Amino acid sequence: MSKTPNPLCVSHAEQRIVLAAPSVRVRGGPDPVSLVRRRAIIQMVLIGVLSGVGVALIAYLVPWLPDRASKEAVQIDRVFWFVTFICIVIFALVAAVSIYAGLKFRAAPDDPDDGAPIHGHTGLEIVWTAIPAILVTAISVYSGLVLLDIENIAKEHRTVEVTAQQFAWSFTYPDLGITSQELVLAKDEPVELKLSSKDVIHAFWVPEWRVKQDAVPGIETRLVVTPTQLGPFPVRCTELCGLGHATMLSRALVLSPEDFEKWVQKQKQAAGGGGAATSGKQIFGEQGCDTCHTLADAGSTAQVGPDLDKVLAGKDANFVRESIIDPNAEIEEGYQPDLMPKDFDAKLSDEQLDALVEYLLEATKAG
Ligand code: HEC
Ligand SMILES: [Cu+2]
Repeated sequence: MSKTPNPLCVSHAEQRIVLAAPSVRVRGGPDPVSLVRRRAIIQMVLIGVLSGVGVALIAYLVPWLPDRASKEAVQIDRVFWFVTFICIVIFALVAAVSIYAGLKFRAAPDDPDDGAPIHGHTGLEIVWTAIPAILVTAISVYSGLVLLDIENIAKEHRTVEVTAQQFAWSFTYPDLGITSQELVLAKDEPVELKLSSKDVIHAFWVPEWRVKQDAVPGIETRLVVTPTQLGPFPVRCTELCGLGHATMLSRALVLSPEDFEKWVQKQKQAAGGGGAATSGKQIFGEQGCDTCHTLADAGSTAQVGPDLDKVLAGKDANFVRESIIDPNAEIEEGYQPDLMPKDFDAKLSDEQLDALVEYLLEATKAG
């Protein structure tokens, strides 16, 4: 069966030739080849600029990132923008060529032919190897410089030891003799966090500060941050560390230097001048029970574990004690085993455990 020539196709073929041919000046008239070429380039540039501006607006106007609440966040966001800018330029280039090609060289519905086979173009291959190599190197050098600058902490700084364990954080201030379930810091004061883990790999992350670091059992890792905004910020674990991973939340509270000083004094008093807390209610807060359990008397409303006001009503001291030191012995219906930490037996002295059990019995009797 003979094929009727398709006028559209012919014009496609011509266009291909026109684009590929070296410009030949036709004597005595305007140069049609370079005219077509120039029009094609102008159209592609237009498409490229439009797509580039479009994605740039999406990148800029949509609030993709949380607040910038630390000195480091400003530097890290600069790296983000640097990389985003490169991405926008490349996107615009690719969009220009592919949209133009899609519109101009689309095959007619009845044209079953493949495009002309093209093989190898050394110049093009050199260009598309060299440009990405340069870009990737630039990104890594810039990020490396920012990281070096961030990690270079001022001599005068606070050190806080961060301990991660399934599924809670604790923060120790070695120079103040304070241990807290929340990370409390003074605004504009550089801090070095020394991270360690008691069990598996966890990772410390406060999105508003941008910085993030793993807590690995057996080694000490470090993280430097200078909070520049007041407020409570969420502390998250960003390493899937077990069943309770999603509940491994704490709070980073940034206070003015005066309020921080007040907090320190209060903590020292509460700790009875360095000794371990002996009031059951204090232990309940200090050990992080309140991050998982609801207990009206302690003002906690967490729902990771059972509501203690409900489940402990009418229970005896033995049950409560067993539940704390051996949480897996009996699992409350509807709850997962291995969520509640199993090391309270080791962490609490007998005296503290007695006080805690007594407190829980007292607090839940009325309800
Ligand atoms: C990481 C979250 C978490 C923390 C921290 C935690 N618990 Fe639990 N707790 C649970 C979960 C989940 C259960 C239910 C499963 C079970 O029985 O082990 C539970 C069960 C209990 C029970 C038994 C309730 C019942 O009816 O069986 C008691 C009592 C209890 N917790 C007290 C405490 C005390 C006191 C502390 C602090 C010293 C504490 N928990 C810390 C998550 C937690
Ligand atoms: Cu974790």
